Amino acid sequence: MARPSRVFHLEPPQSRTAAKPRATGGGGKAGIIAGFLAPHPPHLIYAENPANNEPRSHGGWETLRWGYEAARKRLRELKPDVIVVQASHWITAVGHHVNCVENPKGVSVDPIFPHLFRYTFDFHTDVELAEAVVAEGKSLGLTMGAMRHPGLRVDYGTISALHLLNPAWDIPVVSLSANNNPYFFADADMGEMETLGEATRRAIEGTGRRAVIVASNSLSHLHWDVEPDVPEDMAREHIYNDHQYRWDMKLLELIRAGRTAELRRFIPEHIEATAAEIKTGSLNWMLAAMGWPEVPGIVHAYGSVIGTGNAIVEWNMA
Ligand code: 2X7
Ligand code: FE2
Repeated sequence: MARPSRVFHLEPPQSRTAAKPRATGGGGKAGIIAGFLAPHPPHLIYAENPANNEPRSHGGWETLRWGYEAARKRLRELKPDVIVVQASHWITAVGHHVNCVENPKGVSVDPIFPHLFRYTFDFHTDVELAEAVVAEGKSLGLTMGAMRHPGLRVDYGTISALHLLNPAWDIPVVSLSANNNPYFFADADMGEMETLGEATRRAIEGTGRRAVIVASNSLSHLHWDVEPDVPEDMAREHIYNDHQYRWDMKLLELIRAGRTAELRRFIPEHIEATAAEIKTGSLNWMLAAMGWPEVPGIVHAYGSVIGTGNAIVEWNMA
């Protein structure tokens, strides 16, 4: 019988088991207390050299990593009960799935960058909230799935975003899949993702949680297809071209000005112009869940990773 690949199939070390996190109990009213746009390039984890990731680097992409330091600090101040994340690399062909496994564990390997990202994960799900999202989604007419397979390897997008925001992994998680087939249709309809946002908000309020919600996406998404000999060679890192940069800046200007209604109309144009990864609907999901708030987004950082545009943004609902 063929042996499984040593590159992609790894067993997690048996000794590690995450302590079950308690709700951090920041007090205050239930609901969504903040939203973050939190891109997930695996390069940022590789550059940070955390103990859970196998490959080693000399660093790199510091401006984005320093932006994540600011976002981490904010997250600790907010003291949420749960982090709810929607990332673009857990693609489900039928329906929106919610991870309902109590203690997901394993090794997440990026299929494109297995030499940069081989991350041992072990975290806890807020199962009650996860199941509530499934139920609320169904009640709004969405096709929903409760994912209960304990062996599912959590995708690198979800793991990267969660590590970058909370490397201690001491806050429970709810993780949602991406089901709008964005990679096939450039003009993917965001309506379903916005309904999923509404379902997420209802579930959070119904279960009495104080939640931070996270849309994990890059902005402009054209990228290099040749890697330097040293992947973290910053002499080779810059935005793909001026056109991509300008469109990202137009989007960030609307965000920084809190012109959210305009932003909603602008997102499809931005996607069309830049092949933006937000075509997977994370940003629309998150802003819909927060009711498209007319408040300025705080941009903690903007920078490129293999040419793609990435912004770390916070919307504080307090
Ligand atoms: O998934 C990604 C991404 N969104 C951007 C840049 C590099 C790699 O992976
Ligand atoms: Fe991505």
